[in-house]
Amino acid sequence: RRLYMVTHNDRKFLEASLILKPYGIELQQIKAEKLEVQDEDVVRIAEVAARHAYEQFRVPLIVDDSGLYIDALNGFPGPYSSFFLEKVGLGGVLKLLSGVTNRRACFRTGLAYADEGGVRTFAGEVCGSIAESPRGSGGFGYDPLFVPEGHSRTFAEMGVEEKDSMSHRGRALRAFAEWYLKRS
Ligand code: ITT
Repeated sequence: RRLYMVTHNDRKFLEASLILKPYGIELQQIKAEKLEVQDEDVVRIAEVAARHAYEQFRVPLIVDDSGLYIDALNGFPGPYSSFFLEKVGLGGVLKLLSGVTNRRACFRTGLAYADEGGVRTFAGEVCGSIAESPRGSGGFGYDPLFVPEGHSRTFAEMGVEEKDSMSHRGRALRAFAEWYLKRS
C-alpha cells in the first residue's frame, strides 16, 4: 500500500521515510503547502492539516507538525517554530536564553493520518536542553542547539538513525506504524 507525506521539508521527509522503512511502509512525498491553523497544540494542527490535505489529494496520507517548546519561554516558539527560526535564527534563540539557567526544552510532533475513513492522530515527544552554542552539521532546524536528555551531543552531531531512534518524530511515527500495520 502506498502512503504519502505532505511536506515541503525534505529533511523531515527523509527522516520519516527511514523511520517507516523497517515496517515495510514506503513513503512518497507530496511537496505541497499544508494548511496551518493557529493552535498551541501540534497534534491539533496536524489533524486539521491532514483532513484538509485528504480533501485535496484523496490518497492516504500523513502530516507531521512539529515544534520546539522552551520552558524558560513558556513553551515558545512551539507551533511557531518554523516562522521564529526563519526570522531570528539560532542566534536569536541563544540571545533570548542568555543568562538563563533553566535551558530545558522539548520537541513535540503531532502526526496525523488521513484516509477515506477519517483522521487518526499520534504524538511524540523528546525532552532535553538548549546548548550554549550551535554544534554539528546534521539534521535541520533547531538540531544544532538541542541536546536530548541523557546525552551530551546535539541532534545535529548525531547520525540520522541515532536521532530517529529517540526523536519526537521517531516516537510519533513508530506509534503510527504499529497502529497502521495492525489495522485490517
Ligand atoms: P512542512 O510544514 O512543510 O512539513 P516545516 O519545516 O514548516 O515543513 P513544521 O511546520 O512542522 O515543518 O515546522 C516545524 C519547524 O520546527 C521546522 O521548520 C524546524 O525549524 C523545527 N523542527 C521540527 N522538527 C525538527 C527537528 O526534528 N529538528 C529540528 N528542528 C525541527
